[in-house]
Amino acid sequence: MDSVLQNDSVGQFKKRVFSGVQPSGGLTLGNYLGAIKRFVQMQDDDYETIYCVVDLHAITVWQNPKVLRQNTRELAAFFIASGLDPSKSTLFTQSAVPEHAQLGWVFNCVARMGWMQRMTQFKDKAGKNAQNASLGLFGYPALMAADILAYHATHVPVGDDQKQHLELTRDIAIKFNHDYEVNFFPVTEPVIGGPAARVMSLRDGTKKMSKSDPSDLSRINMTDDADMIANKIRKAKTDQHALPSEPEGLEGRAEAQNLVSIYAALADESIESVLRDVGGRQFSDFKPMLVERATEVLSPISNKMNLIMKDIPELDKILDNGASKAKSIAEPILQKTFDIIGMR
Ligand code: AQP
Repeated sequence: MDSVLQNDSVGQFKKRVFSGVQPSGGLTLGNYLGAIKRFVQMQDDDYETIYCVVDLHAITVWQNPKVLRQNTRELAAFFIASGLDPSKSTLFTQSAVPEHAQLGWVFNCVARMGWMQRMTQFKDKAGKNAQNASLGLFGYPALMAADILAYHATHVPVGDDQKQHLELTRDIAIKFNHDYEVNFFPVTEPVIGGPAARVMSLRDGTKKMSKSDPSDLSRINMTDDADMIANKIRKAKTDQHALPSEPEGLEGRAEAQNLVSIYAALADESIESVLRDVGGRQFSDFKPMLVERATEVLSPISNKMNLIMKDIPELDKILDNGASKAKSIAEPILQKTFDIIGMR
């Protein structure tokens, strides 16, 4: 059993990646560039990779059951269409591995109210109506810690908006290890960075691009076709100045910064190298280049996703196999946790 428990006698943990995305519908270019594209890159590096459709997180806000089931499969299909290879990465749905919720409960008892009350995402999502938000939405970050630590994951690729939740995951691991005088849970490293760590709204460069923004023009959805992408980028807010030749010239120009960052992430280039090519050009020249890049990247993914969605039994088989693999890692870790905390 100890070999799957990761922590050897000197407290070193094997390099293991975990991350998840909610099947709350309408995946955006932000989700893809900030998270999923990087999941695929890490799969091809020297890591064991585990990726999850986090349906238990999705129900922290109301989900229509039929739509949730469809969104869950579409998101799994989207992962595969983006390059995630089920023979290299473990891919599964969170609710199929009950250890997440069980360890989540333990972490509810480790996390402090004061820590949870500082979470800005709860404040943003609950808004003015916090009294009416679900208890699950408030406790979400403790379940997220369980998602990660049930696998003793050492690295978590996420967008910049998840930074605070990952700090909480580290605090939970440290407090658990300290309280029970063990070196059992790793102190996970967030993997955040690159030009698309925070993709911003096309209508307001100071706001995150998000599935739940009321304006569809604020985001590129991964299922948008070439015409929709062209229309949204044409209407994207900009300023009247030409593009600079160096990154310093983007300071104070949130919308220009955003469009150049999106281009750089889509083209796998640095912002410096993009600006070397486009510095001095007007947005009227740059926007069509961005449309072309975005279409080039998104079209093959959505075509492949549609194909995968034609064979639901095969997709379900992939998810079932993934859940068995995930459970074989999480179950002994949960049992050891129960043992440490004194469950008989
Ligand atoms: N705009 C973004 N830029 C970079 N990364 C992003 N992510 C989300 N938006 C951006 C990253 O995508 C991963 C999955 O996110 P999630 O499904 O957990 O939901 P979220 O962070 O709540 O995403 P949304 O689109 O903003 O949904 P709503 O509108 O419901 O709040 C995470 O790694 C996240 O960082």
